[in-house]
Amino acid sequence: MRKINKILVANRGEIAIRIMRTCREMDIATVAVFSDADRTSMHVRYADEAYYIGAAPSKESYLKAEKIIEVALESKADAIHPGYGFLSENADFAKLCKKNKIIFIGPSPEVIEKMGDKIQARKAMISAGVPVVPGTTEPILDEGKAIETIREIGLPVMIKASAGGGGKGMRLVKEESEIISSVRAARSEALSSFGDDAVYIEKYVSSPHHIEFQVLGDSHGNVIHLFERECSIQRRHQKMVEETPSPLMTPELRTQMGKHAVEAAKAVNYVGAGTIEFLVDNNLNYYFLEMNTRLQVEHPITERVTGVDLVKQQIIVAEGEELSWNQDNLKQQGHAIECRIYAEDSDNNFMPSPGRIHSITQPLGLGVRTDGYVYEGYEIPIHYDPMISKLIVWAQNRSEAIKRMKRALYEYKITGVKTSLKFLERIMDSEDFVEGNYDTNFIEKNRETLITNDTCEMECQDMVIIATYFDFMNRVNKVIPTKGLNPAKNRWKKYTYQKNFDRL
Ligand code: MV4
Repeated sequence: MRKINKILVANRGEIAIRIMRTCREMDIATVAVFSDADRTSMHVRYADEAYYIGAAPSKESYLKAEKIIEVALESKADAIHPGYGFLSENADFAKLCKKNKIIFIGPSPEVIEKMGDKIQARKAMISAGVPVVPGTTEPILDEGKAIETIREIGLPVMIKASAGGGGKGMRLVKEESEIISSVRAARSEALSSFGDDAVYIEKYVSSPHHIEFQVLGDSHGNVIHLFERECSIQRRHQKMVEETPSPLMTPELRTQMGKHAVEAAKAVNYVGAGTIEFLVDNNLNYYFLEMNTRLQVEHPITERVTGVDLVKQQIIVAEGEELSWNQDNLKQQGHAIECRIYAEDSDNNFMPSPGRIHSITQPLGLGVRTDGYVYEGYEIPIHYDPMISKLIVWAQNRSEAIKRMKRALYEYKITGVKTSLKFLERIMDSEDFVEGNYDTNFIEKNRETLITNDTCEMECQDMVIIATYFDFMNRVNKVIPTKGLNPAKNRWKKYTYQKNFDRL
């Protein structure tokens, strides 16, 4: 047992603030670290103390393990919370914390390492009795032998890098003639991307659902699951919308998958918050895919339906305490949806759109939560993730939650940079989404309705002036004159306003 009085948050943006909010509620002091690009960032303002750690590129700041340890020692922080991304799944960093007697808020270095190695993870899951995708459990070293192996598994298959994950270093093989060249290419890609050429083979699951289970473990051997999150709405392995419960789920399937998620975590003596990712096919067969050994971006929807503060539980178990919850007192209440708001041009190949936030009005009201970090006048750096905010809504059931999300998206106004807000509104309007009839092909399948191509009639510069002038009106009425700035001479047209204003 070791009480944590001060936490260094080795991250930035919305997640750094999210973590510090819980610290404040727990009377734990907070230390921020920041790069050149983050001198004016919100997480720096929020923290009790803040330390400069280097230049804007992540490699020179947020990934500098030694520098962050040095700050933790200097500021006398008891623990480091790594958030997600950056050093969160870096076993060497977790080791370095240990060596310096700083608590790493996350699982042990050994568990991070094991789960980071997808071949080892598959083996661990097989021995724990958790279903995995049919495939290999040893690295493919001989391309010739791969043909035989794949004949046994049956085409199509996926070749994946053992050190990869999240879609990096994957290859789909449909025909026998492609096997040798694909394995060779996958291995060299794995070597250059991860410094490890180990690859494995899995049977290809077509049009799967991506459903993950949140788990929590403590150092007393307790492991619980906090139900599922449906994360199938993604583009290029970037999630856009998550919800819980999953529309695909049945109570029986939930119980079964939940049991397997707990067994998966127990098999590695998991301590902390983690996620068991499953692929679920159209016949509701499910397979372990990988385990994430960190807090995830989409954790708030789980918090909303269970009432559990996941960051608080992470901190408690890092102190050596028991979890405050057990499986029997956890309930999945109502329905939660999260939309990720990216600074991007969703209609133009999702191009990142960094720049200065000219204005921002965030939704409020019943059942709405926003986890963000940008403010008016803030310049979004080009160096980091383009996600600027997460919008989470809760309602008693799915259809009410969709209506609430649409209301919240209606209220959300950001000018100065392009955002995915309109794209998200179109998702909420799409028939397939409303019916809960979607899988990982959703965005590709609904391309036509989700992406629009009409061009902006007005110069963006003019629009900024108009937007400023009619700021109040925009927020209240969503009307703007068609031309010029004189309302007396012009008719107020909602459509024209929307069409042009969206282009800002
Ligand atoms: C698969 C698959 C089909 N079959 N594995 C993509 C991210 C990485 N975590 C694993 N991924 C996939 N693995 C087998 N054997 C399809 C995907 C996949 C996917 C998975 C989850 C969410 C979105 C996806 C989009 C494309 C492919």
